[in-house]
Formats: sequence, structure tokens, C-alpha cells
Amino acid sequence: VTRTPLIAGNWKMNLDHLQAVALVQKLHWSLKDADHDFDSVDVTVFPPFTDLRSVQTLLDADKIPFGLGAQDLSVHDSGAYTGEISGAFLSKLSVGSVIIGHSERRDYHAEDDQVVAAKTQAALKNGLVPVICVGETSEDLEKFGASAVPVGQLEVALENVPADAEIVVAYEPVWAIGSGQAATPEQAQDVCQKLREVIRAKLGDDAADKTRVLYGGSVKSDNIASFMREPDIDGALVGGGSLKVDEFSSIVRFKS
Ligand code: G2H
Repeated sequence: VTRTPLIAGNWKMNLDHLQAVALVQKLHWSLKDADHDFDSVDVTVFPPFTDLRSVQTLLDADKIPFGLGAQDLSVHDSGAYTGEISGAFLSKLSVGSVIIGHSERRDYHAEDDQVVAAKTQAALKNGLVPVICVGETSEDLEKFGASAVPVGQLEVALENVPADAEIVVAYEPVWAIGSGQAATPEQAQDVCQKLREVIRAKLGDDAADKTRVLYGGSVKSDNIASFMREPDIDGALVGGGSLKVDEFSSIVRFKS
């Protein structure tokens, strides 16, 4: 099975709309200068909501072949939910995917597995590809080992997901996020392989073969290639490393 690698840049709450446009433009130039083969790797950026329109306009105008994603969405479509952003609004802005259940949302906004499942449904209903994040904390790791918690989280998120739905799964051990201490490729491969088995059990062989499983947590230009060599790791969800042009460009060009 061949799965096109996906390098996803999760900007978190960084870069205003002017900085966002500048970064995307420079990243495109950097990749073109390096003769990058844009078909060989999918690149998606996940800016803050307030940057989406500006980035989408730039991608369109300059025919830049990056995907556009959002970092969260509401479980609702519209109504009296002050401050929320619906999947319907996102898809009208040509947003193609949305991060769901990032550990920062689980932690700081009390999103549990049920909320993650509801948001996954909201994304699919609006034609958005959910990028479902799972991962264990360091306490979980000590108590249950690496895979039990992420496997359980994914099982709940995939309830009622149709077998032919396009989804992306991101394994992000919480202890590796923004810490500079990435998992080893072997550890990450082991959990990603188990997550693929969850996809197989819930959605079938076809989905297990097609679905991209990403690793996230302190991915940098000097460790990306080691993750990409693993058979069940199909890309990366990159935080800090996606905010600097040269660094992110090198990560995208992990093959060269
Ligand atoms: C994990 C990751 C991006 P970082 O949160 O989702 O961030 O690469 O900064 O560890």
C-alpha cells in the first residue's frame, strides 16, 4: 500500500494574519527554490481561525498546493454558542481538514472522548477531514504503557464513523509535545501500528490501508526522516517546527 505522506503544520495560537500570509508565501518559495516535488508529499497548514481567510486567498491566488486546515470546530452547526466556529463555516472558507482532540484542547478545555467523537461527526458532516489526535500523558505511560490510552481514545472517536470516510489519525504522546523530547521512532511505530489495527477493527481493511497515521511531538528537521522510515508512520503533525520557514521547509523535504 502506498500512502502519500502528510506533513501538517499546527501553528497553535501563533502568527496574526499578516505573519501567516508571509510565512506561507516564503515556505512556497523555499520549496520551489529547492526544486521540491510537490506531488510527493502533502502539506497542510493549520492557522488560527482569524488567519484562514487570508491564507485561503493567498493559496488560491498564487496556486500554492498546500491544504488548509483549522485547529478546532464546534459540535454545533449554528446558533447561540458565543465564540464557537462551526464546520459549516469552515467548509465555506475552503478549509479541508480540522484538528480534533489535540491534547491542549483535552487539557485546557476539558474535551473528553465524547466531545472528540461529536466533533469528529461534525467534521465529517461538513465534508472536513478530521485529524483525530490521541496520546498518553507521562502518568498514563507509567501506569498503562504507551498504547492503552491512545488506543482507547481512538476507539471512542471512531464510533459511528462510516468505513469510507476520509480521516487522519495523529499519535501525539503528551510528554513529547513542545518538550523537545520526541518519542523514539520505534516507540512511535509501535503505537501507530496499534492505532492502525483499531482502524482495521472499526472501519475495515480498506480504511486501515488508506488512512494516514501521523506522529506528533517535537518533530524537527533532524528527526523527521527517522520517523518517516517506519512503516506505520505516514507523516507528522508539527507544532513549533512549523513556525519557521527554513525548518518547516526542511521537514517537508525529509526525503532530500
Ligand atoms: C504537538 C506538536 C504539534 P510540537 O502538539 O501538534 O507540537 O511539535 O511543538 O511538539
